[in-house]
Amino acid sequence: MKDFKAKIEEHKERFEKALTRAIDEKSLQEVRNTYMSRKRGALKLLFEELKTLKPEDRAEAGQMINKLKMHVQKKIESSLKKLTVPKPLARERRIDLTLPGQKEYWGAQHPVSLFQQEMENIFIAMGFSIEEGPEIETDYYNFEALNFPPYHPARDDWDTLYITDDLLLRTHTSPVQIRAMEKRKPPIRIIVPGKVYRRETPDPTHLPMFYQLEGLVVDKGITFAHLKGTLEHFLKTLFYEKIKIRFRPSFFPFTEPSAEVDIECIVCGGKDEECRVCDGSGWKEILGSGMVDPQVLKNVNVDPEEYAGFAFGMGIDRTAMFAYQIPDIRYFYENDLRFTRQFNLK
Ligand code: FA5
Repeated sequence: MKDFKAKIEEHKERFEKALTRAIDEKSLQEVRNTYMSRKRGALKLLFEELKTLKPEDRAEAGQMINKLKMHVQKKIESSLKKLTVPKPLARERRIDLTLPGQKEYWGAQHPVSLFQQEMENIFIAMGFSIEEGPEIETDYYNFEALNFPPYHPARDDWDTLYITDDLLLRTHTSPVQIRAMEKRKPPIRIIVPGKVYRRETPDPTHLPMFYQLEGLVVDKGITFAHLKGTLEHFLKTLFYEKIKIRFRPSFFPFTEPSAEVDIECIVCGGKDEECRVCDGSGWKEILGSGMVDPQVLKNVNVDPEEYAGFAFGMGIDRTAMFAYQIPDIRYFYENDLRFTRQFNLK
């Protein structure tokens, strides 16, 4: 029995030494096998040796082997657990300082908004103030008060999107002329930037939703010369001093006389017969204008004998495409960041 006790102690010491040498999972499994293997493990052999002991010693010897077995099991398990503790410099968490940095993009204003502000600033410098109006309008403000009688063929020029018989998406910013004149008496000098809607098929110069900037001046002694001078100053400031501008007689039910204003085609300079923007004419219309029709003044109780006015309405996106020399107005709304980012270079 004494010898058996010594043998157990010897096994324990050898196990401790083997354990300190086992530094990875593989070597720990080897130590475990040496002691626990069901075929030829040290513990199995010790259990077999029990038969050779005196019967009265076997119980105590069995307890000693079980104690050693528990000790071996516990120690190996805790050593295995220690191996799975986080590796301090895992490969994926290492920082490679030679890689290019990750650039964060900040939101920015849309090119059409930037251009709208540029237009507004020129008018503000001339003493205009900014006015707004609803995008859903009544037939009265969009048409009737502006001298379009019901069923008048002039309505056909504005491909209208109706919501009900009386409500529609405004086709131009001109209804705000009426709203402004109803609210206050002349002198009036306002601009009205905003969205308008028409049932149109998109093409390089047309959109079904686009922006207009309306202008209205009503005062004593206003003439066509004021209209011409204001628009010329505006266009020369917006584009360049020597830009070619053309006033072309036209018709609008709410202005008399009326004129459309064209600028030289900045995209082709009038040199490309197949230009998709000006169709080879060298000119592109950017606004409609005229002297406020006396009947419109009467509709809002302003005396046309005492007051006169001029008005104009221009496409913001249409004008922006010329200023930026963009050959297709649709690029503004395709949300291609390669396009829109070019306008925010600050
Ligand atoms: C009007 O809308 C009138 N209300 C303008 C006006 C105001 C005349 C005040 C007289 C007095 P017109 O339909 O021509 O007119 O449109 C004015 C401008 O809006 C055009 O010159 C053009 O620059 C722009 N525009 C018109 N249709 C489109 C479209 N589908 N897509 C983009 N821009 C357009």
